[in-house]
Amino acid sequence: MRKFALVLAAFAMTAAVAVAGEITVGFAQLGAESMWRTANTDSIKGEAEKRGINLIFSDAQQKQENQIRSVRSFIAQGVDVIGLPPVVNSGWEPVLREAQEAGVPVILADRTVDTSDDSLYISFIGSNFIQEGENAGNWLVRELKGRYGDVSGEVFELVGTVGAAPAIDRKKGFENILANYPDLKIVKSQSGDFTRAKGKEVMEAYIKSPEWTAAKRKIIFGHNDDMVLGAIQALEEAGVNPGKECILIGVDGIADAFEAIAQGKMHCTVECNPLIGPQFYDMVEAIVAGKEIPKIVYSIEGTYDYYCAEALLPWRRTLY
Ligand code: GYE
Repeated sequence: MRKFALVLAAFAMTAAVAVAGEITVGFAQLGAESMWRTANTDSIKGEAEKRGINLIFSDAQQKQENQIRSVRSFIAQGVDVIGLPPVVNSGWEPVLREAQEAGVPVILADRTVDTSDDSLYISFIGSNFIQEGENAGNWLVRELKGRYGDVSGEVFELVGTVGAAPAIDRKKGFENILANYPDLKIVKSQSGDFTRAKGKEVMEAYIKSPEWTAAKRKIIFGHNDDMVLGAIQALEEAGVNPGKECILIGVDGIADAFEAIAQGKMHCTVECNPLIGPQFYDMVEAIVAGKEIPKIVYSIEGTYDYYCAEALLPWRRTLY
């Protein structure tokens, strides 16, 4: 058994390095926590196949130590480029330095790291998470003005993974907008780890809190759609009509969110594009060809609400 595994490992390594002219990429995916992530994985895998790029893919199950182990193994296998969506934004300097010393370029795909030395990675491809938080805040302000003629309410926030760039920055962006409206306040804020199951759990606790009972205009802002969809389940199970008694905003733009909006159970989703495979491999090919690489490449994103979700749902289902 052990011998068999060793043979397999040796074969995988040969396949990774020996084909002349072929580009090998190691991608240390962070997990499979959301529909966004599943779409992102499909995009990274599908585009590699399309281009004949040799992809070594691993899934860290949302654990930083697993991601670090994968990066080390990619360095040892001598891949051309490493793709890394860091699960949290701190603690990366040692392993990024190892990659740099071994001459293996790292592209931060989707999430950023917190480091003062930005020579440790080649580039970041992904979203402007602060902008996404601001998009959510701006939509909410417009909605409140339109519905009630004033901007006030109590926000119950479902935070993403603690220490993850999209959680930190979406909160920051949202709060940037709220800062202008003293009567619009975050009254509860807890992590649901970007999953539907935890989003539901946190919402169940919120419903039992005194802040919930006291709230006049109940607003739920989730750092991703999956947590909001979990919250909708919790609300319905508690006999609360989500669409009528609350305002619910998510981020990502997954088709299930479009569907919930079309059904009148959710109100808005801010797009975060997971389909970055083509941009990612354009950059990989440019690196291998020795071209100059921009330090940041942002994806272009929109905001979708109940005016358009129903009409756009069939199109969205073809995407993610
Ligand atoms: O919004 C969330 C996922 O890093 C941008 O991770 C990504 C986020 C995305 O779990 O659904």
